[in-house]
Amino acid sequence: MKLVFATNNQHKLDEIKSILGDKFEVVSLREIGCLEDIPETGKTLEENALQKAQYVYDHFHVSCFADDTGLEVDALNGAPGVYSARYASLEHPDNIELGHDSEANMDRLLRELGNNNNRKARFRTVIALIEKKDVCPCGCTSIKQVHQFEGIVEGKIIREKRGGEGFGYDPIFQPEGYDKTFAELGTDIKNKISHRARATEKLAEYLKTFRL
Ligand code: ITT
Repeated sequence: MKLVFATNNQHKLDEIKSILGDKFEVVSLREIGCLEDIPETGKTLEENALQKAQYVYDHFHVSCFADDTGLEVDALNGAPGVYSARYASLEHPDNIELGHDSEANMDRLLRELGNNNNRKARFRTVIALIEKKDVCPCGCTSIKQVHQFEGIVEGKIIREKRGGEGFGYDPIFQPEGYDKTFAELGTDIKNKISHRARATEKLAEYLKTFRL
């Protein structure tokens, strides 16, 4: 079963491939010749995930899925949330270099939290799947079906960065039940318990029953 994963983030691609194993063939944007930066202008993770998948569906007419992920910190009223990728650059809109700068994003988060003792946070992933269903066996007409799957992992923000694996906010996020950050636990453990793993397991469960 072949599915395009609409992401420009190589770490996400590697994680999803490793979580799904060889049950499905996950194809990257580069492999289908999509080299554009897909717009993400939604106000929720749900909207952004769907926007990314819809972009690929509209341009390439294939079954595809996208994930949008946010880190929600209770003491910051759920920030950075849907703005996780651009958290540092929102403070300095003139500095485009800061977009997707994980170090700058983590620095801002640690600064905003300061000495606050409420460090509770969660990663939330929403996967949007757009299935192309051929109505005519020759493929001349088709309809699409849209599905969304959510995965959450609860945890806390520690006071300084620890660990060298993973990506994004992993060095400052410690999942519940562990005394190490995702960046210290490494990808094998992260891929068993993470937000992305939980959403991806639901996707895989759904896909098992269908032929794309
Ligand atoms: P695509 O939109 O191309 O998929 P992206 O990196 O922009 O890639 P998101 O918008 O979903 O992905 O990510 C929002 C931010 O959250 C971004 O800064 C990531 O580094 C961070 N992030 C996403 N998943 C993460 C994870 O599993 N661990 C740590 N940080 C993560």
